[in-house]
Amino acid sequence: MLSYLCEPDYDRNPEHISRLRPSQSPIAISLSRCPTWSSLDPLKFKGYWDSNANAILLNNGSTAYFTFNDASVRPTLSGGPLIGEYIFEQMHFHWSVDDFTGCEHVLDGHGYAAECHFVHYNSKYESLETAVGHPDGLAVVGFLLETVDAPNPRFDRLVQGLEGIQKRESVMNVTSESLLWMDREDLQIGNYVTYKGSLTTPPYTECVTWIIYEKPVQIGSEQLGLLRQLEGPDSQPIERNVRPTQRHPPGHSVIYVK
Ligand code: BO1
Ligand code: ZN
Repeated sequence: MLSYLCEPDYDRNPEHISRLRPSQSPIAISLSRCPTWSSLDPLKFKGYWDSNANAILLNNGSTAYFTFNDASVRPTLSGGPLIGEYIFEQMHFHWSVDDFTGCEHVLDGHGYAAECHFVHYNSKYESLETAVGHPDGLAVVGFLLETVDAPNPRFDRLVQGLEGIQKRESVMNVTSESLLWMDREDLQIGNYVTYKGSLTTPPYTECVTWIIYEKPVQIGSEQLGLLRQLEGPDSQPIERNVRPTQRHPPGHSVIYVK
């Protein structure tokens, strides 16, 4: 079971978070039982949706995968629980057959239709592959996706890409504007939970500082439906690409940043 730390004020810093014990990911989190920290630096997102850069959206047979074409276009993430700068590598989605079991992380027992991961690696390592071998190697920002009746206009750019990658191994040219939907008022401030965890697919390495926003992004049911229709290896729709929640190891903790 999760042990909930009550740390004194002077410990509210990234150095402390970097020393937390890792767990396997994803996990179920009870927000009211997390220590709440409000004095962390803001999270700084640089050059994501406003870089005007070309990117691709790929159906790789297990997810829809977004990455910039030009290796010199590298949005960066810093601040919050992070020490140093993390370089954006790729963004991808997890989903399932219904609107409640498509998320990987579960906050206060709440299931959602999908979860989106922005994968970054520590700029002190040469590449994502190298960074995976280190406990401070990756930072993954997760957004929970909730379905509503009305489509989200800010999600349309990405939807145009999704419409073109229904077949396995198909690729669409998109731009940084496909990320417009991630911009929101509370992006730099919170409210998010952060903990030390792992990749949620093989090799499940414990190399990730997770940052999961509490408030879901709302997208239309039809927009979400485009993910569920993506073809997997057997030419059937990819029904489910979610890892079940994992047990918290003894002494593991999650910080709620407000
Ligand atoms: S996730 O964000 O925890 N779902 C996640 C899971 C697996 C990876 C990344 C994020 N895996 C990495 C592999 C690398 C590979 C890279 C491709 O994906 O460990 O070897 O190059 O982006
Ligand atoms: Zn993921």
